[in-house]
Amino acid sequence: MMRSCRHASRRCKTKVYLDDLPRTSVVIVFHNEAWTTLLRTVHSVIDRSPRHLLEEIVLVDDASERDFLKRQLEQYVRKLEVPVRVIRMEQRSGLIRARLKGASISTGQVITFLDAHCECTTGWLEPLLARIKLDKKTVVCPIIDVISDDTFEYMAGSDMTYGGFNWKLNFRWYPVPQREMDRRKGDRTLPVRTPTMAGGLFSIDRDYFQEIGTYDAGMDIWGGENLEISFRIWQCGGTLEIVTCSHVGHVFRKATPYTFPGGTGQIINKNNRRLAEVWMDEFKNFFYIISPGVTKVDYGEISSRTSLRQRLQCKPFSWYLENVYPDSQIPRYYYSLGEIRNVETNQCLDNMARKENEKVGIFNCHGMGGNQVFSYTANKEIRTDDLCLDVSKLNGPVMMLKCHHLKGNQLWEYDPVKLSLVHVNSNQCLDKASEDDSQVPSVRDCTGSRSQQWLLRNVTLPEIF
Ligand code: LR7
Ligand code: MN
Repeated sequence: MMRSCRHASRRCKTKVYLDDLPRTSVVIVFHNEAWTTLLRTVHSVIDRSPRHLLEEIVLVDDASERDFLKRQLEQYVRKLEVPVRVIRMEQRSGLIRARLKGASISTGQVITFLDAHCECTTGWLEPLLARIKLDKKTVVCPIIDVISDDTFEYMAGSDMTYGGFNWKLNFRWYPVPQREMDRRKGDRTLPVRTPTMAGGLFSIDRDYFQEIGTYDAGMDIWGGENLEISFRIWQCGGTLEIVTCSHVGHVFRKATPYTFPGGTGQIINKNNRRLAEVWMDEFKNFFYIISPGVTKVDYGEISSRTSLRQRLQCKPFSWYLENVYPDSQIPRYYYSLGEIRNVETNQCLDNMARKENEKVGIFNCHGMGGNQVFSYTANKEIRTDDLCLDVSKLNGPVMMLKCHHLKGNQLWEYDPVKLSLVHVNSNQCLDKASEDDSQVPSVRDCTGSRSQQWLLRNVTLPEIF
């Protein structure tokens, strides 16, 4: 199971790091974690970190309900050769406030957060600390290797994906774009600038963590904090990187071993609203319009976070989209965000809750956003979230594929006078549903008929909510 090196790149092994790197505290929060995975995390930190770089390990118990995580755990860690402190939240607080507590009592110059079911690999720590020594405003993540929750098989993570997010504000991995390969002159051992972090595994300078406002303590249990800190780092003058020479494994679980008091959806929506309201400016509309109902969720008081943003003179979200994440799923510039309605039939394009690689649908317009929200972007894509309308054959079908930003089969020319949507590669027009399938639109030779006319409506939020 444990091999000494799993680095994708052999050249990482030949890198030399200074001895006088800043020391780190490792903060691990947990709620009802299994004994073996928690201890595997602790032992791998101790075994695979140079002793002089490891200040301590801080375990924060977020009010677990398992006996073995109480006295038994304290007695076990007392015997370890590195100081391991166990502290308890008085009540279930969620991972965000638990991490804040752990950070506040830790003492290392760097704080490294890990989930409670990780395995650090040999050499994981030095490349992270070296980046922070170079620039304390750099926040660094390892490549996250995948540990199977069925078999505990260990699989190397890719250095060719980086962190992004979709309109629903879910964290997602997307391919590292060419501009980032070019910036590094093709050297894959150099850190990748990533728009977002997954959230669980990263190192940050203690003073810088304070300076940029730690976490939003108004966020509960789970979710949203990873994008929040990512946007904040970038918009407020820092840098977020994936250090490709550092690998840490993480057990990806199909189900959580814990509850979300108050309901999973409520909590995540609340956290995401705080994130959107504070950091995303007008682009929060992409989130709201695709998630009808979310604006009914109360997000509490955010004035301390908005004043933080002012105090730090953080840049607008449009700057982030333009400079950090030009390949974002939320377009920086767009012509419309709303329904796309057929003039003859009065029906609307609808993703029918279908997924990637399926046909886009067409359905009676409901004006409620959600599945009928499309954006015609300045890049001339028709997209719904991270999927783009794509045609690869004459006469269709019109598929929804991951947007690739390469124009090609995803390039559409809208004529606001003729109201036509021309698929450029095939030089055919988007048309109403064909006779043989009333559920999906077609592409046909352009005739100018009313069935090939489309209204791109810019829905404003008060119309929906
Ligand atoms: O109420 C809670 N209290 C806790 O202490 C809920 C959770 N936790 C602990 C939990 O025991 C664990 O150690 O918090 C840690 C993270 O919870 P997970 O492991 O259930 O989260 P996850 O791995 O499913 O989710 C990812 O997104 C989260 C959003 O809030 C956090 O940022 C997680 O740290 C993050 N995990 C990773 O980034 C690992 C790689 C996953 C990917 C991609
Ligand atoms: Mn996890």
